[in-house]
Amino acid sequence: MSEVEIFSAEVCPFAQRTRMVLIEKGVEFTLREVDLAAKPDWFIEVSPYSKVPVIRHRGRTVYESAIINEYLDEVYPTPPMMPSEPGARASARIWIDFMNIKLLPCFYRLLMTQEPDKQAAEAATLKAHFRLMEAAMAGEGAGPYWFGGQLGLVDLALYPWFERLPALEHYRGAMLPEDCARLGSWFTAMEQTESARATTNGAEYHIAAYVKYADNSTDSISAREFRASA
Ligand SMILES: N[C@@H](CCC(=O)N[C@@H](CS)C(=O)NCC(=O)O)C(=O)O
Repeated sequence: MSEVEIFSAEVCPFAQRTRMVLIEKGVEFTLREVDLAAKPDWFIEVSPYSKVPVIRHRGRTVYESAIINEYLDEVYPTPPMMPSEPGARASARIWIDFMNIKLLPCFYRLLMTQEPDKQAAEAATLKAHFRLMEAAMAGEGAGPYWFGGQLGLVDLALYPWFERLPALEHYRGAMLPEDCARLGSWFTAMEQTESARATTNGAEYHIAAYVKYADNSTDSISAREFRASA
């Protein structure tokens, strides 16, 4: 068996984050696919929060994708995926935290809320989040990734939800604002990475996976309204 065992679900963007780190670092891993709709009894022994991803490595269990990814970066330091300078490293953690506590909750609220007024409010908030990230990226070094030329944990923390944006557009009309060109180029570069190519599922897959949350989508705001809002 490989040194790293990852408990994952193909549909899960958080688990995708971690699979991408393992692939980019060239770490061999044993993939344990968990059926989240029918979790096996042993899963609660493995996953204290009953969620994926979880990794087992050298007898230790690590969970929470952002924490796992930093752990992997420390135990497999090549290539490094966090900046070496403490200020830039703090900035990386701030943006990963921003994604976890601001961007992703907004993404899911927009997907799940059925009321058009609330959808419009969440769509406007999502746009504002994108613009904040666009401005932050523009301040970083030259190159397509968050910190310029070197692919890192901030990029891998964000990519899975950009891959799923077509589903948000399909159900809620939400898309990347046209003035976020830097993020647009970032996504184009990200799609070419080995880990994205190995883990990506197409738009149709995500649209089908999210139907259970989006349901009632006939009431949703249109793409035109989304572009005009905020
Ligand atoms: N904060 C966690 C979120 C992980 C998460 O929500 N995973 C979902 C699948 S995408 C899960 O395992 N859900 C199962 C459940 O909540 O019962 C992380 O970053 O790893």
